[in-house]
Amino acid sequence: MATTTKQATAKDATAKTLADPMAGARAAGVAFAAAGLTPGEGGELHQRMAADAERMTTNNGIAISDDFNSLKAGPRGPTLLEDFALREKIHHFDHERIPERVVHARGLAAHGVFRLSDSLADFTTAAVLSDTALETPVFVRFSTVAGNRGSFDLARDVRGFAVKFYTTEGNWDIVGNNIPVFFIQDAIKFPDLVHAVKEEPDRGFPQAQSAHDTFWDWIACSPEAMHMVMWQMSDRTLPRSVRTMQGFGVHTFRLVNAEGKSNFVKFHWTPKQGMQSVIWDEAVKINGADPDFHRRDLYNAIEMGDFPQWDLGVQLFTEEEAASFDFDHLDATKVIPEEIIPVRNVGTMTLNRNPTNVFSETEQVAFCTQNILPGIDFSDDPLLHGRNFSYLDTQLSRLGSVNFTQLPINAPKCPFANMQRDGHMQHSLQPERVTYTPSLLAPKGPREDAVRGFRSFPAPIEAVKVRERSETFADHYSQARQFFISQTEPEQDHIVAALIFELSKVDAMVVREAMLGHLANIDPELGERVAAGLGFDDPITPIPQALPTRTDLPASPALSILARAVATIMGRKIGLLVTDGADVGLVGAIVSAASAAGAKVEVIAPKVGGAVLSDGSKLVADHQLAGGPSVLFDAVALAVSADGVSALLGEAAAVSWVHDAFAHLKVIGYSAEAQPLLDMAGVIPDAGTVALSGNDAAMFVDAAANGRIWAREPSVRTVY
Ligand code: HDE
Repeated sequence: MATTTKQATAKDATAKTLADPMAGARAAGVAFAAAGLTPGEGGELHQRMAADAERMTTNNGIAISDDFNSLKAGPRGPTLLEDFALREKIHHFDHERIPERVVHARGLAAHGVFRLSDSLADFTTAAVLSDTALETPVFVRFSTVAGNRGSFDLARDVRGFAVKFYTTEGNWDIVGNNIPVFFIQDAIKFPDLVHAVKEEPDRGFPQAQSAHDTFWDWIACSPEAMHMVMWQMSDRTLPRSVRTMQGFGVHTFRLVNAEGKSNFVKFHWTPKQGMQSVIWDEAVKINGADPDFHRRDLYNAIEMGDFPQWDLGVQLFTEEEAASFDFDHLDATKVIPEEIIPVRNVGTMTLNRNPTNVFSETEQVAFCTQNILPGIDFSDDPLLHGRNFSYLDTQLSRLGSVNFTQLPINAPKCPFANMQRDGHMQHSLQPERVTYTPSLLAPKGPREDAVRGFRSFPAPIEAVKVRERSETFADHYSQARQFFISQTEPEQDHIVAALIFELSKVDAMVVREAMLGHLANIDPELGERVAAGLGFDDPITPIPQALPTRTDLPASPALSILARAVATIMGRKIGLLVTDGADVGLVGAIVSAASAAGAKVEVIAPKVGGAVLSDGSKLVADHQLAGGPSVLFDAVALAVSADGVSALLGEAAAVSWVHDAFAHLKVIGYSAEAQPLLDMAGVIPDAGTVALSGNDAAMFVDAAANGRIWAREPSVRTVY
């Protein structure tokens, strides 16, 4: 009996659909739900919100009557193959994924603009670098390298920093990293490096980590990687935010001016937000607490109107200067110390808009190192040349068509025309009859432009074909040592700790021993410290070197994050732990001191609904205690009542909230009532523990702006 009623209702709805498809569809939805035909699917709720809804159709524009039930022979099936709406929906879903990038799969991106402030017209004809009146749209994708698309943001990893400039003369891509050197000198080694660092193929793990045998096996056999390894083991690979990291074009490029004169150039991006990294233990915990930490951070900053900015800097040098360097500027494992060639800042990039759709933009954007403009050219760096082949090639497997440049995110914003035709997914109607050159039939068809067109710099070449590495690429350790001695003490300690951690995950003793031999080549004390941390008691056997490590290279403070740290809390986050009964005056003072300094306060309470403060008002929380661990914040404050604290003493999440903040060297502000919790968490008073009454809130925020309390570190972690 019940079944008959349901069928009748559904039939009525179908009849209405035929007369007035939209009204019918809505009525059908309500009727279906009312009749219980879509149990648990929220059909009724769904339709309640549908007053002004757009009509749902197939991809061919045919209106859909019911998107909850497939077409069946009777309500209990079987399902009918003629249900084209079902087949289309599932078919499209089945093909939603495209191959992820072989490397740099996990990315986050934003739109923005680049403004030139200092014209380089003497050096290049490229308008984007010479016309200060232009505002050039950009799209920037940051990424981790090793992990798959679903990995976590705070892997210890190099970060990609790829910028696409949509210039008036075509797209220019600087496909860089947040580290100015690379692991290898020749492109032919890249697949091996990547195979070594990716998850081991016989077991499928570890994901997004270099701390495993195959990576260090390959490194131990590749002395050229040692400089990069020092950067990789440093805090550079644990950025607090993509907003607080530098970017580098890595390779030497050329700028060519109107007279055809060429200068060499290296590109640098320097964050106006200052540089900042997290501590390893913090990174490990952030990955659990918020695997999307970096993408959420950038997204939220842009949504709040706090637009991150980077200065674009250039290191310009002549052929003669290049010849005078004691390293080869074509070797991507070397930096040009800023003390030798200073960085000249010429413009600013501002990221001011989040992608509209992550798949269409962040995923489908196709960066290519070969995208350069008239007035910019390649150097002979062999790694760069390999890349110029690779990036075009990879787009075909990922995006599936030579027409990937027609996707909106990849298409130039200046006019473009040529005789390339057809191919998978051709979007342009291409009405022209003449699709070739030369021709008399189409006098308005695209023609070459000998004056404004791209011309390669006519660098003379006289050479013998060889498979050889230049002898000028042979010094693998001197700049590695220079990097190490340029770091502040805590930064050196972190490099040592990172090496101990990574090598402790390597089971093969032969690899561990070889790595100690390389580290001893870089700096004997570094080798000894890592050996001590590993409990390796035998003498270290240095690895034979092509050239001895130079010990006369001076420290370069520009290579350290902390030496260039900016004292600011602007754009950073303070975690404020409150309980019922917390002093309303203190809470207000913290919030206003923080906002005066440009910091954001997020409230953590035992219940996400909030806490009732001393005046009876309710402060709504951003996070429940377990969902807002202190690792997510740059500094923390506790505004708690005596009763509130008693309850927290039995709450492990509260104890570790405070303990972690202390162990991660954060500034901790606290109301007097918080003392029992601080004691339980092992907090020892120091310059970073600030007792708070209302007036001291500004003092706390000032202390927090100075960053971490490095002097505390030896008391919370073993330094080898
Ligand atoms: Fe890449 N690299 N790479 N790479 N790379 C790719 O291109 C490659 C290298 C870098 O956000 C791939 O579109 C080779 C150095 C970034 O979409 C691929 C060699 C530097 C990104 C590829 C290198 C980079 C990539 C994967 C050695 C720093 C992500 C998908 C010759 C200067 C860009 C793709 C984005 C991506 C090849 C070395 C940076 C496979 C063969 C050095 C930031 O084409």
